Amino acid sequence: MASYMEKVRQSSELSRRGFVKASAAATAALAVGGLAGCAPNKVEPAKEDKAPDVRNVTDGTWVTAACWHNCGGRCLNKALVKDGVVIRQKTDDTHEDSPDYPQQRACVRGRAQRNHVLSSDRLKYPMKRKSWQPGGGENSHGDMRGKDEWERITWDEAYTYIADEIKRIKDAHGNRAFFADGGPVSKFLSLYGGYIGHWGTTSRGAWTYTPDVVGIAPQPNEGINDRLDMRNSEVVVMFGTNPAWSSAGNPAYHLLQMKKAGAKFVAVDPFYNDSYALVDAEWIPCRPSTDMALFLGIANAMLELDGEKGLIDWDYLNAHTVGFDADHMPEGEDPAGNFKDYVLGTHDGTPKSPEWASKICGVSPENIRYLAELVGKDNKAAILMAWASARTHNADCLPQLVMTLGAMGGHFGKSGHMCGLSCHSRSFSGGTYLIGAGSNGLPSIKNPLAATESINDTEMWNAIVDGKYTYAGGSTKKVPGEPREVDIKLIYHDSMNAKLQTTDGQAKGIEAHRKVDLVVTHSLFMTTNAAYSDFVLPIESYWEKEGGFLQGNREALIYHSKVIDRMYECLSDEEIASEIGKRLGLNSEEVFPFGVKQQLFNQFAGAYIVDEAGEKQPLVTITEDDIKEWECEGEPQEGVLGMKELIEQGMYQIPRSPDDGYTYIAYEKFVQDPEANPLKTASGKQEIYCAPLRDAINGIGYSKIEAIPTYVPPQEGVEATYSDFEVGVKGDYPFQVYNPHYLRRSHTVFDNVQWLRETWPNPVFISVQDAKEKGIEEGDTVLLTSPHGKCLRTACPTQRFMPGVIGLPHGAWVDMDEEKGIDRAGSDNILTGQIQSGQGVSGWNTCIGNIEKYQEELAPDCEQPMRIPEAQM
Ligand SMILES: Nc1nc2c(c(=O)[nH]1)N[C@H]1C(S)=C(S)[C@@H](COP(=O)(O)OP(=O)(O)OC[C@H]3O[C@@H](n4cnc5c(=O)[nH]c(N)nc54)[C@H](O)[C@@H]3O)O[C@H]1N2
Ligand SMILES: Nc1nc2c(c(=O)[nH]1)N[C@H]1C(S)=C(S)[C@@H](COP(=O)(O)OP(=O)(O)OC[C@H]3O[C@@H](n4cnc5c(=O)[nH]c(N)nc54)[C@H](O)[C@@H]3O)O[C@H]1N2
Ligand SMILES: [Mo]
Repeated sequence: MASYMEKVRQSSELSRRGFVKASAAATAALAVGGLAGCAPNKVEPAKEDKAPDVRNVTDGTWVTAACWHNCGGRCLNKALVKDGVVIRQKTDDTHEDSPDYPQQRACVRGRAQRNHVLSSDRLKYPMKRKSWQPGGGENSHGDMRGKDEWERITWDEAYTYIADEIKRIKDAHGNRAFFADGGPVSKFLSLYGGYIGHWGTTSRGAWTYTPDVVGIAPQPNEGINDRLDMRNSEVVVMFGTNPAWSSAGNPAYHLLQMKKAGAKFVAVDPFYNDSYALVDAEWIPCRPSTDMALFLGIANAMLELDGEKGLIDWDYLNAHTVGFDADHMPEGEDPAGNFKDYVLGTHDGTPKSPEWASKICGVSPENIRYLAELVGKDNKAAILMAWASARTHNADCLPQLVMTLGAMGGHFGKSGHMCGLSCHSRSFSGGTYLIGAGSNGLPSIKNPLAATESINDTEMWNAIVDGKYTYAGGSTKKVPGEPREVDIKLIYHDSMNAKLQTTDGQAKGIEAHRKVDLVVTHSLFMTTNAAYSDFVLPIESYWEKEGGFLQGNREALIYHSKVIDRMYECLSDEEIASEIGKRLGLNSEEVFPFGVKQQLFNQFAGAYIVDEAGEKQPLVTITEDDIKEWECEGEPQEGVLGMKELIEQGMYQIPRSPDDGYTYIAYEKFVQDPEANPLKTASGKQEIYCAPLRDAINGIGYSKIEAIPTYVPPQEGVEATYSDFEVGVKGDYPFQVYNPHYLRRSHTVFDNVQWLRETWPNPVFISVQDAKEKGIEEGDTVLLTSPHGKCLRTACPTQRFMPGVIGLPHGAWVDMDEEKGIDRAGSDNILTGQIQSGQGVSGWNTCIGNIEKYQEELAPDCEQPMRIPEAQM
């Protein structure tokens, strides 16, 4: 089979250089405005021969191409393929665009996908780290991980080395020495006796465990009204949400429709982001990780102003909640423990007044009172936030406090009113799914160790380095924390995540990777996981797979097809896993009883669409001929569109209009009749006082909470930026550092794409005022220091960040200068630590640091060499 590059060379339309240049020109035109980074790009456009104009090539085939990353968007991406070569990309043009029935248009990253999949740093062959030898201990030369050279090996060598070492580790240390990510190889480790996995709160922070227990929806789709109803809101208060950057696809467009319908917008955030600019929101800057204090201040102001302005919906509180005041406490609890008395300071002598809150969160008392009025009961208010403010420490009660505020204003279950999450795929559009794919039908494989072993993400690197951890029962099953000894010998990265890059406490993570006997990574590129491994196994991209379903919002389902042939020696995660499984003496049919085509077919057969009466119907019509053609087992069925049609269109989207039957009002039934439609909580009501939450979280032992939401300063919160908070004397780490999710990437994905590196330079954001005080100017190299690590970036002073706060974009691939112990890439997690709190929250947005001008110049990322080891040449 001709290689992809041979096909490009043979192509009549394109020379290799022309191909790359044509694509680059197309992307440059897509660069959009907004605050990407003010440092101007120093890159000169290449002055080479003119790229061939491929815009007139029409005789290829448009194939729906996957964009499969975790950005929250699921957009329609098509690739024009001719003679096996991708000529160009386009996005959704399957129907006319309108606000009610919008196209599913791709973003800049999605449209650069071909420069990702076809990038020159794609891994081609399996590799072994040179100084690694089997046998464990010193043989593995673990200290060389991240520094060593690589050698190309055959697949057979890779499988044999890895399987033999897994057997040796099991014989010598048992299954508790395996630590794995939960992908296909982990399934075989499960059959082989099990492995220790990990659990954590990742995206959702404190919205992981708390919501169901207290009575607020854990997901945006359940918690806010449908996008068409959102146009009925009059006041939109956004406590940290940025769809323009971190909700790919249409959410920012839906936000704009609210603006066009006449709503007023107020943004409470340390950063005046592009979403706020889009709707000309008023900005009330607030410090990261302090929303608990701010919300308590607002609650206090609502009580203070209620007599005069009638802000509180007492009927709602009385009928739908428990614990607000002494008269509505759950049975058997001390009435003095109620929320209202805490807020007023009746028993502890500290009213949580706007003045009290202001000192912590940085919002002026006047603005806190202003916010209290805005969220009062007579305003048709949408109170919205993303998960970001709960990816913080000691925020376990934040969802409960958000719920309390919403309940005080009665903003549940009514048109135009809502209070809750707006983020990720379901930003600015609530409502349960109207369409979806079926299950692939593969059996689930139980990990025999899962019931008794699992390490929280905020402890896992410590656990590997120090040999102990706290067992707390996995992600939602909170059990009394129990100390355990552990001695991990294998780290296996077999799933779609970038753990060593994306987990808190990266410096400790590197230490952990250097300690064990064996590290294996499946990867498309030399990512951080791969760089610190012993074996790196190249995998196929989604463009090389048979096909698959992808979904983001509730209205559209995408089916993507194979775009190009498999590149180089790449294999799928599943094939690699089966081969290793076989060498461990396991039966791969237990994990994969049927092939990829049958798995896909099952998803077609099980795909559903909800009709306007709310009933699920089959989506896809399947004929006898389809079944024959696919060589699958199944039954014919009648649906809304045929298999071939769906494959060719690449998407089915439900047409919407304001008076259709799909409008969703969150909590509607509960609000109308709470007795007949109780919530999942112990009382069936919203629990402003929640003993089950307190008992579960305190049982773990990481930190303590009360049954009502109270403010507890986090370990590395704003207070820790002072040596004396009361007096106001700043300490060694005088800034709060947090991580906006950034346009260049979807987390770590796309960080290596040169077009995107040119478009979004990945600076560090700092307020103009702080920059002036520190003598830092735009484009200066700066050194960021935290108690856990150091990194370099180029400074972008901006009026859009509040003083005292530094914004370090999330997801850059660490690039350690080993001598200096400084990361050059601006890796966010090199600054964070392994810190435990509450329900085991990864509190990335709670971090302190310092920033100083640094004398050496830092070349722009797009001029840094790509990571291509010689063994891949
Ligand atoms: N400091 C800090 N850390 C954070 C955050 C933060 O805000 N600040 N945010 C957190 C959040 S919200 C999240 S969700 C996490 C995300 O953390 P991750 O899920 O770890 O991040 P991704 O970059 O999405 O990782 C996807 C990885 O899978 C690889 N990949 C792609 N396709 C395949 C495939 O088919 N097979 C295999 N095996 N691999 C594949 C990609 O190359 C990439 O390395 O990060 C968290 N970490
Ligand atoms: N381009 C891009 N898009 C992404 C991702 C990505 O990496 N890149 N990641 C995806 C994933 S998995 C997730 S979970 C989502 C995350 O998306 P979000 O949870 O929305 O996270 P951010 O985009 O970091 O922050 C949203 C807003 O909250 C503000 N904020 C941060 N901390 C606080 C705080 O403590 N209080 C207040 N009031 N505001 C705060 C930020 O300044 C920002 O304006 O994004 C998804 N979309
Ligand atoms: Mo996330």
